Amino acid sequence: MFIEPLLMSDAHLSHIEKVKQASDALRGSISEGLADEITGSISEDDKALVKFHGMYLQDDRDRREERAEKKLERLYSFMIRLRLPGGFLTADQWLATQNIAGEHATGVIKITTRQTVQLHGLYKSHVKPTIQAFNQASLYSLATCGDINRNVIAAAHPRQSPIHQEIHDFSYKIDQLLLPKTKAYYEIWLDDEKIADKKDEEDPLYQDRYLPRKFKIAIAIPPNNDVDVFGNDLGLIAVIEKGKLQGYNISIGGGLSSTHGNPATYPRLGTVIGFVSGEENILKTIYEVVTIQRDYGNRSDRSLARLKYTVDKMGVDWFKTEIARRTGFVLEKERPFLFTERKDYYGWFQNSDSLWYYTPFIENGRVTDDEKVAMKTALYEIAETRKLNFRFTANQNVILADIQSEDKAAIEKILQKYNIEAYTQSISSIRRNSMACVALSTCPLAFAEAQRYLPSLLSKIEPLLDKYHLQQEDIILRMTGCPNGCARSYIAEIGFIGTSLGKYNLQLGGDHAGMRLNKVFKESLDEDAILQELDVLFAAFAKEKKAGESLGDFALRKQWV
Ligand code: SRM
Ligand code: SF4
Repeated sequence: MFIEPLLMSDAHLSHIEKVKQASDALRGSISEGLADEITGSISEDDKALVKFHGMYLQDDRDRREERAEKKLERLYSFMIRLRLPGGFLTADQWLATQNIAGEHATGVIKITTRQTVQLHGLYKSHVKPTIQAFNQASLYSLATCGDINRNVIAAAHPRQSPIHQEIHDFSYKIDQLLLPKTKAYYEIWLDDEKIADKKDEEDPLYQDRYLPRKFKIAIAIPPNNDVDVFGNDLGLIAVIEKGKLQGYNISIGGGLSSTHGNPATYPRLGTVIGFVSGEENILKTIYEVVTIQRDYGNRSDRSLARLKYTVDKMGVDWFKTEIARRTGFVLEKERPFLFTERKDYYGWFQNSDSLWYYTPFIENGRVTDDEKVAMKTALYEIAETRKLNFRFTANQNVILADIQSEDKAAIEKILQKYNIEAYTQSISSIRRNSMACVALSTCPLAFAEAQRYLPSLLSKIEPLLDKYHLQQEDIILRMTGCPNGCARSYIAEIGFIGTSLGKYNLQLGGDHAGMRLNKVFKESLDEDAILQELDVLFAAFAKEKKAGESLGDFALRKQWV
């Protein structure tokens, strides 16, 4: 049945909808705001618009009180995120990124849970030089945030399949298909001339209202679900038969966030709706899923605007029919697929083209030099050999990639010089499989710590696992400072979701492959309570688990949640 798209009167549109429409293709008053030296901030409306250019205005929350006492405005700075479909950088681009981080930001590169990098702490006067320096290295931040398709992620490790590159390249094609047409980014940041004819930036996909909310796409290659494909608005699951890519199973409506106290919001795993083959038809399907969300997504309440709510509101069957109506063909029945794992492959591996890959452990994606390891210095020196590429994973790691056999020794020598191999090997299973989001001090939405706290919490959890001889268990543990789920804590076997400073909901029962959401086990626990609960859980797990049973499956079977 055809249902007319919702034509909302202006009164029902959220404020951001009006900002987008009145923005002159995302220009707003960003240029004027940048020139204003009186404040480190920008106007409220421009804060929404700069997201589309790849930035967030933030402030240092650790320094709010001290600044308020001195009657100073908050210490504002920008976070910038790069657009890297499939998470790929050349060695020269890595060097440029490290140099830019040192010159204009805090010096720390943060590898995100979506295969890209962020720099934090850019003062207003540094933003334009940063984007210009990135541009020199052919790197862009356009459309990495905002109500638009974000960085397309793809199975990271080239050992995953002999046709990994073909599948990986598809992330670029999707990226290009869904880029906005506005020239505002080039005008504002790169001083391109103002376009004379507005027709040049007419955008049939995004029009002047863009999407109701962010939109995320991932490509997975079974059996490894390293991208957490079902946490995405749109997921593509590669179907490979006899060494050839047949096409993709399509999943829609994944999203991993909820809001404390708002029962209308919920995390949801994507629903597989069928199979599609042939590049043209695959791209058409992707495009039309996006247009359906554009036309039917909720534009009055942003907390209910993601595709998952549109899918549940309209129904999966309706959605499939509407895709067929728009593309002119019907999706085939889904093909069988099996995910058995969801992890990064640490250490050295060779792929089918005899190229070498090394994944070091980078705790929560923060590339820095600390008391444990000089990762930042080591990676810079490795990049200077220019004998590799850098591939990011969706688990906040980087793979030193595409290394010829004859170049391996040189890179290994640098890894050894900085003790990276021994350090990576020394990391416990649970820490290797853990992730924490940024949270404090930059994230304005954080209720609790995450990346600054998880390392020390893990140091207290590790002895508990040792106590019950569980140190070899591949337990997936994730922590977020709020229920937005940026480190995908809703699909961890042990998930921590911040409720207030020092307190977390403890969630249990997620599976190993990312096919099942976890559930709240205990609410708002402090550290002592967390450790007590885990002690009891690990004791029971050690005693009663079946052979090969994972902690998440055990927690569910034994009805802990
Ligand atoms: Fe996220 C908002 C960090 C992946 C769900 N996320 C934010 C902001 C921008 C806070 C804000 O709106 O002001 C955080 C910036 C913190 C900082 O200081 O850097 C932030 N999100 C991150 C990153 C950096 C976490 C990390 O430590 O790696 C990840 C960047 C990914 C990227 O490169 O694009 C990140 N965010 C995710 C994921 C995981 C994923 O996509 O696989 C999710 C859950 C999946 C999903 O989208 O459903 C996620 N972030 C959110 C949400 C909730 C969206 C919703 O549907 O309600 C918000 C809040 C919002 O959009 O209003 C949010
Ligand atoms: Fe911030 Fe919450 Fe995302 Fe963590 S989960 S980065 S606290 S929005």
